[in-house]
Amino acid sequence: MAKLPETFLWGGATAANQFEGGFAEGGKGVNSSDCTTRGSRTKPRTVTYKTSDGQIHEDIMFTMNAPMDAQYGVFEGYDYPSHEGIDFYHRYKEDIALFGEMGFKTFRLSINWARIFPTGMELEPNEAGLKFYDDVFDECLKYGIKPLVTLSHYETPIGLANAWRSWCDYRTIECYVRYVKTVGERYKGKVEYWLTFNEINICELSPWMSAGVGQRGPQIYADIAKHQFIASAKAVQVLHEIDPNNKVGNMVAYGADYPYTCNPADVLAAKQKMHMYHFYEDVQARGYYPSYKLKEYERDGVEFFLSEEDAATLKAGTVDFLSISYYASSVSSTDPEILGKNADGNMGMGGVKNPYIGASDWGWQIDPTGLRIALNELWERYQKPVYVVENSVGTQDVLVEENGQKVCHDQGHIDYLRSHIEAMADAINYDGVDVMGYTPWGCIDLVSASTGEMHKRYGFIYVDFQDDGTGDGARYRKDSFYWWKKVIANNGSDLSD
Ligand code: BGP
Repeated sequence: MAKLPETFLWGGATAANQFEGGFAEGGKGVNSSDCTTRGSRTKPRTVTYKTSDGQIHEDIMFTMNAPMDAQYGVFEGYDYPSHEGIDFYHRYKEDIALFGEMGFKTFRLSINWARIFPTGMELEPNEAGLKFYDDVFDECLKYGIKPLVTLSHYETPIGLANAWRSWCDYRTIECYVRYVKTVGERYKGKVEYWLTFNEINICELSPWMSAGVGQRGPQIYADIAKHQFIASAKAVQVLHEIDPNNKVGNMVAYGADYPYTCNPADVLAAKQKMHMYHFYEDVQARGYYPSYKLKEYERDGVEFFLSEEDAATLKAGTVDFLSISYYASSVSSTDPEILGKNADGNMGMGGVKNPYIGASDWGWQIDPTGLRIALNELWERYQKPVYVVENSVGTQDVLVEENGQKVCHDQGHIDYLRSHIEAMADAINYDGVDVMGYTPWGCIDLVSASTGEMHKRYGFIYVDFQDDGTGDGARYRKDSFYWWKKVIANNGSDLSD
C-alpha cells in the first residue's frame, strides 16, 4: 500500500444538529433540524409547523410542500432527536479526548448558527454561543486536532424560515455573511479550514433539510441555489480578508452515476444525472453558471436573474478546495422494465439497483471504485484539491459483554472504510488526484440525518443512547476505534485488521 502525503488530514466528521444536544442552553435559538422528528428505516421523519388557523401539522420531510403561512416550530408531544443529540454540548471534553486518543489530525464539526444568532436576524451575536465553540476549539487544539468547520449543516435558524422563507429570500445572504464574519473574526488563529454549506445540492431533494424551506419546485430550488452561491462566494472573500491562511471549501453530496447499459440513451441519462452534482461544483469552482442549467431553467419556466454585481461576486469567491460526501454510486436507465427497481441512497440519490455490487442494511449501494471515479472526475474538471469529508456506512452495532467489559465488534465499518481508503489511495497514487484528507462520517455514533434514528450507527465510538429514550449516553470504544488509531498512526500504509 503506497503511503499518503505526510500532511494528509485524517480524522472524523459530525454536525451540530446530529450530536450537540443542549437544545435550549446558552441562549441558542431553534433551527430547522430542531423541528424535525425522529423516524426510522420504515417511518419517515416529519417537520412540525402551525398554520394561521392554529392547527399543528406534521409533514414528511422528504416530500413536504407546506402551506405558505406555515410557522415552523417545536410543539408538545413530538420526539425531536436533535434536542439531546448525543449530548456533545456537555461531554465535548470526553469526546475530544477520545478523538485525540485515535490521533485525529482534524475534526469536522459544524457551528450551530442559531447558537450565535438565535433567530438568524440579530445584529449582535450571542456571547454564550461563541464561548462554547471557543472552548471546543481550544480542546481540539490541545490534542493537536485542527477543526474543520461547516458553517451551515442543516441548521438554518427558524427565525429566518418564519420571517421570509429563509434561503428563498435574498435578505438571508446578509444574515449569513454577518454570521460568517463574526465567527471568522472570533476564531481567527484557531480555525483555518471552513466549508460554506453542507451538501449544497440537497436543496433539490430536501429543501427543508438543506435550506429551511418548506416548499418544493424548480423555482424554489433555483432561488435557494442562487442565494446560497452568492452567500458562499461572499463567505470565501470575507474569510480570506480576515485571515489569508484561511482555506475555504464547498461541500457537495457527490457520487458516480453509471449507465445501466451501453445504450446511448442510458449513457446520456447518466451524464445528465451528474448535473445534479456538477452544477453546484461548476458555480462554486469556476464562478459562473453552466449553460446546461440555464437551458434547463428556460425549459422549466424558471425566472432567473443575476445582477452584474452578483455575477462578479461568484467569480471573485470561488472556493480553494472541493469537499464531498461520498457514500454510494448510482445507476441510470431509460428502460421502463428497469426503472422502478430502485436502490436507496443518501438523501434519495439511489437510482436503480446495480446488479454488480452489494448494499448496506439501509439499501445504500457499496462501491469503493465509485469513489475513485468520483475523485478523478472532480480533479479532471476543476484541478482543485479534493477533501473527502464524509464517507462510511451505517450499521446496526450492538454492545456486548465480554470478560466483564462492554465491547462492540463493528467489522462492517472496518471493511467499508478499508475498501474506500484503498480506492482513494489509488486515485492519489495511480491517477495523481490531489486529495487533502479523509474524515469518515459520524466518527462517534450520532442521530441519522435522513431517518433521525440512533439505531443507524457510524461511529468508532459507541454511544449508549437508544431510540426508545433509554441509555445513559456512556461512550465505548468499538473495534474500529483501535483500527482507525492504527491507520492514522501509519498514515494509511497498513489497513489490516
Ligand atoms: C449526509 C449528511 C450527514 C449525514 C450523512 C449520513 O447526507 O451530510 O449529515 O447524516 O449523510 O446520512 P444518514 O445520517 O441519513 O445515514
